[in-house]
Amino acid sequence: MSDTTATAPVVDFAAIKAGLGEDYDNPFQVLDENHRVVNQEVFDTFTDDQLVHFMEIMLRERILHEQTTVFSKQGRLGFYAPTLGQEASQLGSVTAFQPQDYLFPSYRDLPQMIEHGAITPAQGFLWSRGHVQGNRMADGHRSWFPQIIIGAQHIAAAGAALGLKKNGEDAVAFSYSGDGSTSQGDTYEGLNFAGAFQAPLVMIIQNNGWAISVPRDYQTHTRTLAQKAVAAGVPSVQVDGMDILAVHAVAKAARDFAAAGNGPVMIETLTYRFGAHSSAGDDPSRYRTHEQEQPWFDKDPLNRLRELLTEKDLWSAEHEAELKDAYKKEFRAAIKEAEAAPHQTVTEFLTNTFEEPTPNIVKQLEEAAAAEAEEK
Ligand SMILES: Cc1ncc(C[n+]2csc(CCOP(=O)(O)OP(=O)(O)O)c2C)c(N)n1
Ligand SMILES: [Mg+2]
Repeated sequence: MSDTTATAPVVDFAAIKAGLGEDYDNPFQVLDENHRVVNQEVFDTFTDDQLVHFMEIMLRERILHEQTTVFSKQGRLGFYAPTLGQEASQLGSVTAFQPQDYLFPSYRDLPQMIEHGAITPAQGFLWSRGHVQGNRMADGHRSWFPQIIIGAQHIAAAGAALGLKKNGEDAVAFSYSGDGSTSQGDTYEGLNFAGAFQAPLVMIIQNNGWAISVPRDYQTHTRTLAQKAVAAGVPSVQVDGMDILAVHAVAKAARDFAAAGNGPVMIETLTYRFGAHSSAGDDPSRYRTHEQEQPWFDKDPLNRLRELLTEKDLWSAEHEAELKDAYKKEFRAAIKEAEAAPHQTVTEFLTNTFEEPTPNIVKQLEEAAAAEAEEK
């Protein structure tokens, strides 16, 4: 008979469970919430010009957000995913990559596409309006379109990374998705594939706390999202996503590691979506309280850097006002440019669906071409 009174478990699952992910308890940080430098060594790697540049591009993204909110309300855009609050996470990371690196964005990552030189703001607006020209990347710039299918970009990115490795290029693929995507099979499959083939992929998980109305803690029981990479044999790190210096330093280290032939890396940025999920008009006050939001608003990445720069005499309210004005003008001109683009025809849309049209698309193309000829 077995001893049913034994006290020591064969395997102490409770202890293992309690310890899962404890290695990730200290997210990487350079500038804390009170704009104090907490990692002097890394801070000293940044020049004053770089610090100012970071502030300028985050301000540009914020104005892009404000203007797209206005344009959406005016009915001038289609689907658009707001970026307010995620500026440090998005721009700190994308600026760590090289022009030859391949970007795989999600629908929330238009700022990175613009910063990487793949599209202009006008093209971003065209993409939002469902126009094919929004997906026409600038010659020589490597980026995919903003992926709507949660997690799918990571599979494509892993394949591209393997291609870059096989071609012996000094380049990596880098992909973005949200916290919710880590509960999708595609995200894990992309990571696993890149791990298995030691492909140079840098996967950036922007943990903004929410998958539409589902909070991070309801999505998955894991203590951190970063630790999910461990199962694929991929090194990972958690970083303060409201600290642009920390995000940049970590992304650059990840890029260097992957480009040197060491295989993929996963980064979890701890950030927050300050407003609605999309321009379709969900109301965050229906699923979260102001008390939950406030601690995150207090971490605003622009405030943090602005305070530091002002103390160092590198930034002034006048300079900021001038820049805001210039950015507003830039985006108002861009929406006009998008509106002036020729209407997209059905044939144009169908021609861009497959490189080799399938038989049913050939048939639809004929029908659409006939209808368009009649309209003329
Ligand atoms: C495969 C798939 N399932 C569901 C959806 C619907 N959907 C659109 S956005 C979203 C939430 C994604 O949340 P997260 O990954 O955290 O990204 P975030 O929007 O916060 O940037 C969902 C479920 C989808 N687009 N694709
Ligand atoms: Mg999210």
